[in-house]
Amino acid sequence: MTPERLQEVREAVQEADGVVILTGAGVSAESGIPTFRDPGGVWARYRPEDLATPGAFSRDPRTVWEWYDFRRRTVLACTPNPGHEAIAGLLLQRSDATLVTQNVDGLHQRALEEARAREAKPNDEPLPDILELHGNLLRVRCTVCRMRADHREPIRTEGVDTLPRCPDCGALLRPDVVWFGEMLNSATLEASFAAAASAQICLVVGTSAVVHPAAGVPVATLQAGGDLVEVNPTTTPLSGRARWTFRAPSGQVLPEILAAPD
Ligand code: BV8
Ligand code: ZN
Repeated sequence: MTPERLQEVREAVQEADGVVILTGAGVSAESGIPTFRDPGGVWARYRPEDLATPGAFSRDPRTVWEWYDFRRRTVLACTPNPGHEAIAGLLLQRSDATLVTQNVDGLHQRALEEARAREAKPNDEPLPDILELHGNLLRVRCTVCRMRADHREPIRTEGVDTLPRCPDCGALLRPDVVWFGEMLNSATLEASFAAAASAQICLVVGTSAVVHPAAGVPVATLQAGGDLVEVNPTTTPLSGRARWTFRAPSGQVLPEILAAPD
């Protein structure tokens, strides 16, 4: 990460007409949240098929809720890191910047709210939308009706009968995340691909780029003639298509390349 390369990317981002950022679990690693596929990552102890699928939930909702409750408590005990903060600063600075995240930990939202609160002049404009491709751990939704709500309280997982129930229809509630084999929200997905296709630069940060359709978002930027910047200590299937790569943690790189123009 030479100073020249950093400056080159800083200028490219500042001059770009449209910037999209796709993040994965790696952007939250420095906040203490285990990733999915790194050695010791959260999947290392579990197989995705066992827990993050509709079949697992219908077979054993108690165990699935136990795992999600553990992840929710982990996330609530963590705080955004300088990588989240750098992205939040860019989103507040530029209306042509879009964040698409695979993460369900809500740390980008918290970083955005904290950045807004720190702004010198009071600003009551709505916060920029974050496109959460895979949902959010801190929301629940009903398995039967359309009820959906923020939910941060601990989940009582002693038995199936203590699991959370829908206040409207009494059915089991589930985490409001997208499981393997489930469709993503089509409006969120369309907005993500549209933003990528109209961006000159896509920053791909902290993702192993193996989960689809999320991993296709940066390809939309390439197909429209744009460039990729990859920020990841290890290589991914997208590395060979990146014009710039930074083999370093996002908490170090993002503040450098996204800092406000001098
Ligand atoms: C669907 C929510 C279709 C739940 C998640 C074969 C080929 C292609 C696709 C498939 C296939 N077989 C099956 C599929 C489809 C499947 C899929 O992609 N499977 C993969 C595994 C092959 N996709 C789906 O099922 C999707 N749905 O396709 O539906 C359909 C069609 C018709 C009808 C019905 C359905 C749904 C996918 C969503 C699954 N849900 N999460 C939960 O979290 O509990 S995915 C899960 O993986 C997380 O969301 C996570 O974000 C995501 C991706 O992982 P990453 O974020 O990339 O994390 P990972 O650990 O892998 O990588 C971390 C990276 O960070 C590493 O590269 C590391 O080097 C780096 N890093 C570490 N430290 C740092 C760092 N980087 C920077 N700084 C650091 N400090
Ligand atoms: Zn209901």
